[in-house]
Amino acid sequence: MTEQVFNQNSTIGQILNHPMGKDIADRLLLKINLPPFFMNNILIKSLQLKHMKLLSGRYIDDDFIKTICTLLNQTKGETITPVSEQQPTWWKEAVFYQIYPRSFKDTDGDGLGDILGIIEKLPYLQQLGVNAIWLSPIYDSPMDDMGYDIRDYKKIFEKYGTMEQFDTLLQEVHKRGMRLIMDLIINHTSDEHTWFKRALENEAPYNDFYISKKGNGNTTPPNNWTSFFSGPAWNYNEEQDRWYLHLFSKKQIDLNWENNELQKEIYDIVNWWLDKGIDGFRLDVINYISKQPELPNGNEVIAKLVGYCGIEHYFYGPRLHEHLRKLRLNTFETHNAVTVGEVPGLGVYMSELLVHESRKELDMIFSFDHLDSPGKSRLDDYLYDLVALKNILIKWQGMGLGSWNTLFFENHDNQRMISKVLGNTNHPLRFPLGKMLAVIHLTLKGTPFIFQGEEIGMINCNSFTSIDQFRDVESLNLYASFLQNGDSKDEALKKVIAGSRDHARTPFQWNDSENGGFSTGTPWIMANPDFKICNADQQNGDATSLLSFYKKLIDLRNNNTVLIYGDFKPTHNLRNDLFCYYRISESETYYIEINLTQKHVPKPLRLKRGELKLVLSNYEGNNFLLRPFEACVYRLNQS
Ligand code: TEU
Repeated sequence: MTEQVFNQNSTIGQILNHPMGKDIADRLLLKINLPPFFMNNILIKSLQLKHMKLLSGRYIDDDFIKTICTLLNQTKGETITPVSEQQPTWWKEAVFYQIYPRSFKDTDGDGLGDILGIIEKLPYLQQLGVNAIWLSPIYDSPMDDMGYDIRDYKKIFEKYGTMEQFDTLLQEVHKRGMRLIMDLIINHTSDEHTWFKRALENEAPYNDFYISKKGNGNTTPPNNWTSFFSGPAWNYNEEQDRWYLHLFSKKQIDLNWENNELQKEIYDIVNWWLDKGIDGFRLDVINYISKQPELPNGNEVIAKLVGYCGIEHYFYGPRLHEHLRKLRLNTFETHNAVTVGEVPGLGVYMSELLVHESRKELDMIFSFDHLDSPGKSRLDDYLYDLVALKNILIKWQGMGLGSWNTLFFENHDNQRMISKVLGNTNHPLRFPLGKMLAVIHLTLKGTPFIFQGEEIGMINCNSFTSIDQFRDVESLNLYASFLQNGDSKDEALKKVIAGSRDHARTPFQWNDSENGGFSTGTPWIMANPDFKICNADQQNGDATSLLSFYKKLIDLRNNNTVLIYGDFKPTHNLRNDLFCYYRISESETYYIEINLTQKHVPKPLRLKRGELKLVLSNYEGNNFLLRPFEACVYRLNQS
């Protein structure tokens, strides 16, 4: 079957019929907060793209249409071979735990978490019941972006410890029957990496290891792309009269994946770590590694929609699949290593093209659709809409057989989920909500990733009162850009507090002693005073705590494959106040019933409530109405 080539004469209906087109439409609707059915309108579907220019006035122009068609035409020949069943694997059955080492446990009093601290706390993780760890970067780094700016891939950052201590950590993890994956950042390196230093000396092949353009002496960057950390995405090197691309901080220089020598160097690094026995990697912004070769200007309309200019030219680049297939063939495949790709901006179809087992690229991905409510971005000050979450999760649960997704609400880049919904205070519904989120997290299909502190209900830090308390390069650059745009110091600080990644990076709250038991020194970032009322020690001994609830849920999942491989079937979808679904296998069925609101609401009509056996709930006793955030896990009695 000849695949359709898209151009401005293509209709919206033709675009929506293409899974990639559906993905693109979904992203646009999410960004402008229009309901999915908006595109189902027969009139809209019959419109040709070129007509959209007339209808939208200054918005949709030729460049916008060319961008959409380029993305669609790029998937030509990329196919998925259907499978008839889900292959069981350890990483589909595992519950992962993300450790942000800098904030986990400090054993030498220098105020930074370290490897010995992680070793010390392995028993805690084992008691929690998690079976795998994702370790955020511990490589040597100037720490401009807290380790996501690597200076030496084969060296441990000295304040975190030594390679010998890492080897001990890995042994101790494996001794406990757990696994460990590392963070792999191969879209960019630090500007202090030896490759970049040699590039600046024009030494081959390093002088082609990074994305750069001749400056021709002029002062304007090669294109209008902007950095995720404010300002233009280009550094100018006077001596060489060259511009270097940095999608992130000025000290994180984008690698040129068109260069085969670079690819081989990356393969060597990956195999070096796999030969040490690690179990896989989380791949940082891995969908950004292939850029449109001409590095064209970003479309201003798309830039306004997504908040960054140029992203359409690298979030799903022309050689992404080719690079990933070669990377896997030369590294992961021979070590049977698991990979989870962080893929900001990709939709369900694009993600299936990355993770379906017939594709031989990645194993699973972190999708971002659910991290903000429709029409909102992380930097907006708003309360999160759980009904929108439900619809997005139902969409992602639709990933086909042979594909696999992750389940996460938090990580080191996003605010604490309880605070997104209830605000930064110690809200009376903090723990019922935490338990409700845990039920979703551990009973949907996909591999759960718990971020450190999520299991005890850590919240955003309500004690940030000065920009001097922030550490994240993104927050500090944003503050400067807000001031530059005319905001007062208070206005700029308020905006930074709303979306700062530092909310996720305050030290783990172990107990109610100084600094929450994280460090006997001065922590690198302030400890959230919340540790006095919310900490692991206090919850460990309390059977009604969120921590105990997580343990019960993880145990339930670890011992019931229906919660891992069972089919997902939503029910009562029209009840916007509820999220109800089945998990179904040949031998058993679970029914999960959740109140998404802070109100008491009527239970959904179920003819045979008698057939339900309550297994776990975040409330004691039965109640005629569903209580605020009430979440119940039932097993159906087999008749
Ligand atoms: O994050 C990249 C990413 O897409 C989001 O974190 C988001 O773009 C970013 O927070 C800016 O808005 C990964 C890492 O998780 C993050 O910690 C790093 O800062 C970034 O890549 C660069 O390596």
